[in-house]
Amino acid sequence: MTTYGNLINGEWVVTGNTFNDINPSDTNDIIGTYSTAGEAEVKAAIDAAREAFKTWQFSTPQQRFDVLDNAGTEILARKAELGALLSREEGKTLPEGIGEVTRAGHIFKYFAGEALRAHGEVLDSVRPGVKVEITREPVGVIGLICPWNFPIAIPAWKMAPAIAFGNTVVCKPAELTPACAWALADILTRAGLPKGVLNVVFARGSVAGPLLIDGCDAISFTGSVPTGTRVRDQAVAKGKRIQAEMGGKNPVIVLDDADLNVAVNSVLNSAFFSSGHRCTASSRIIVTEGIADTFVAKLAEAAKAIKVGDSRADGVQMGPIASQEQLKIAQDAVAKAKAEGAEILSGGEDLTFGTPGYYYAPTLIDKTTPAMSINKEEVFGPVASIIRVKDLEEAIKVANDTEFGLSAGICTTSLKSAETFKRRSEAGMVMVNLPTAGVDYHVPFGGRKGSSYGPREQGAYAKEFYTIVKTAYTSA
Ligand code: UN1
Repeated sequence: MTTYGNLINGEWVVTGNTFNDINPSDTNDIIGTYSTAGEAEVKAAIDAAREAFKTWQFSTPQQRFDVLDNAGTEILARKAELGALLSREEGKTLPEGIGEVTRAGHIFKYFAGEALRAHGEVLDSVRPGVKVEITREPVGVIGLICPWNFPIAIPAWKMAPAIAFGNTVVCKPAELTPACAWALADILTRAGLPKGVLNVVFARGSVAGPLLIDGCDAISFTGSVPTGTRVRDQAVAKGKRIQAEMGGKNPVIVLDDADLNVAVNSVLNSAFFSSGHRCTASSRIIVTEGIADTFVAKLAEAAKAIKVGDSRADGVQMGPIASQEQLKIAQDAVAKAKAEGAEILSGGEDLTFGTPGYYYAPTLIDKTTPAMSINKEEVFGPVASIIRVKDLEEAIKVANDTEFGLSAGICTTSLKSAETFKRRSEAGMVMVNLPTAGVDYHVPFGGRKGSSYGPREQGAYAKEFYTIVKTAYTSA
């Protein structure tokens, strides 16, 4: 059986240690065996990226455009195959997997264009005869620490801008989802990238994290709050540039004047699709009294009707939970909510199908208060709770009463209420009559408070992290 290697300085490097990539829909299905990178390989990857930076930083925008455009073309051409691989290893449904691969392809195309659009500014100095130029230069070697829940889109939206602006990369994919990262690395080796510009190491976080923070010039992290906070603090202590995208406890407000179908569909999508494995998922559903009973009954009925099953099977709307560990977090959170007096309206139980997998029912919990742990701690699974409130004022207060601030939604037909919420929400992204999850790839992504740290990712704003500004004065 093939052992997939680590990409270091343009070579596939295999070590003595391996780990298996397992299908969460059927744990008997081993997708592939991957070579574990140790300290020596992570260091070699950083050295290779450092060496490659010497020339790559002076590459032409055309060179960088071509590489990213080629990668985007291959990803889009192979979206059905790569989408199936993603669905098999992460557990999101096949349409969701193909959708994510398509997004990754579009991200590469977008940043191909950004390589050409890296313009600066020219100003007259306040002194006579002096010209001032403001330009952006690459930062250096960027360490990317990626999560398992978007195993191709997140590496794509970190790698593509890093490369577009002339940086070199060491990427550490999540241990749960190596196959998509390996496929992406393989595609980039064929896209015309010089050796050492992109390195991918399948190392444990505890091994790679400190080495990357030490050896790279900047770190882009997406993952859990505890790990992200640790990485952030260590990076800041060493004076490194750091961007961290962490958790959410995203609220969605449903007002009395909401369109019932719009509200049910938005909440259903953002709470349960992709098995709730999105940092942008809605987990606190804040409903005003006049619509509460009707809305909650309809939502519970819709949650019960979601077809759960093998992620790649026809018509399945929600796949399994991605891992045993993640399943236990959902089970424990629901048990704790029950113990604190909440009422389970739908789900709250494991499901079984023909294959051993981590299946859990979409779970809706009623009669919760903002103080309960279910409304404080991120579950990162298909679990959402209902909080009933009096009016918009109380709804906004409850929505903002959290240590997180990634995404927040409101369902209303009142322009005034929508505008009030957009302005007063303490989240980085605000959605009106739309799911809190499922964002565009060409606009900034990020949150406030405990959810995010550092500059935004994606779109034109990505350059704030991946470039460093130079101010040049010339007297001719
Ligand atoms: C989305 O909702 O489309 O890890 C993207 C996450 C986020 C990405 C969400 N960084 O879930």
